[in-house]
Amino acid sequence: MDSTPNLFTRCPTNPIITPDDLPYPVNTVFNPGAAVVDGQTVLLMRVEDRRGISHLTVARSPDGVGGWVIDPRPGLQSAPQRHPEEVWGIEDPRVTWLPERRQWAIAYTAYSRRGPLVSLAVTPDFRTFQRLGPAMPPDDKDAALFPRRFGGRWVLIHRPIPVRGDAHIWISYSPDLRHWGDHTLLLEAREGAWWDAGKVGLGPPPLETPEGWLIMYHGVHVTASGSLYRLGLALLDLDDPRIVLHRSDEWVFGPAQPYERIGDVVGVVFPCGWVHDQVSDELRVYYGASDTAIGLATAKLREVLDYVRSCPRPQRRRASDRP
Ligand code: BMA
Repeated sequence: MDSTPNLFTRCPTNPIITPDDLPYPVNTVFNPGAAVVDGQTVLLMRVEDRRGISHLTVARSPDGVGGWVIDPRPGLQSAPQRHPEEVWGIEDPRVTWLPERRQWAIAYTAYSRRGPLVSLAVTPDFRTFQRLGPAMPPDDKDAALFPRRFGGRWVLIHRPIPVRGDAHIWISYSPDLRHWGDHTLLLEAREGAWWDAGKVGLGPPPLETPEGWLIMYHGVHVTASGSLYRLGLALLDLDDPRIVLHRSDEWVFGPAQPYERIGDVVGVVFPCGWVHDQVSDELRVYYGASDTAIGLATAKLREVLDYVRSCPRPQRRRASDRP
């Protein structure tokens, strides 16, 4: 159940997009990236076809809530001949506007024979796409770029799975979006009975606010009947995003409605995109619901920031926990 029920409100017309809305036969539609392009809300949706392979398809809406017009064919689909790392599809796009390049960057999961990895692509308009290629080797996913450079370098948040230990969120740096280094542990999965024990991963791309970079992340709780995916918040330092200023102890959103509890994967809310309306201060979070449909939850950004700033500063890591 939701523990902070008043922060985010579900859209009354949820789920806002279901597999039946696609103009061609699909299995499921979920985990969309989001952007505002020429006043329209654009969702870059993960669509799983009826083989089990995912591609990305564009939906557009004038208000980000209804009236969705969905492209008649995939916008970006795996091309295993030229990109063998995409042999089993492409998934879970996170979209970031890069003012310096005047392009949207898409960090997505390429499902390779060796496991999921992080790939990058760019687009000026969500009509044509250009691949930049893999950024991180497998297993790695849940990645997004910051919109600008820090000290001349691009910054990527991502979630590698180590051979030993839990799956934590990392941050890495690149001069050219191709060569990545200075890998640093950013946000750790907690331990034991915690809601985010064992596995955490970034949700939508970091959102710049006057108080810091707002992060929403998923935490996985493994139960006898499967994994529960719930959402928490953190705030990163504006100038040095390796510094976590605050992190919510409680989850702020979790599977509660039937469409979040019943589907191909039960008990999952999984956002990959959000949009902030400067005029109304509304933060719109687009999420996959039980890996089957797309839900929308909204909040006032002001209230979200007030909440996250009331959350504890994470404890200093023990020296032995450092990578
Ligand atoms: C994660 C990703 C997501 C998916 C979630 C729940 O590992 O694969 O695409 O929504 O699991 O199945």
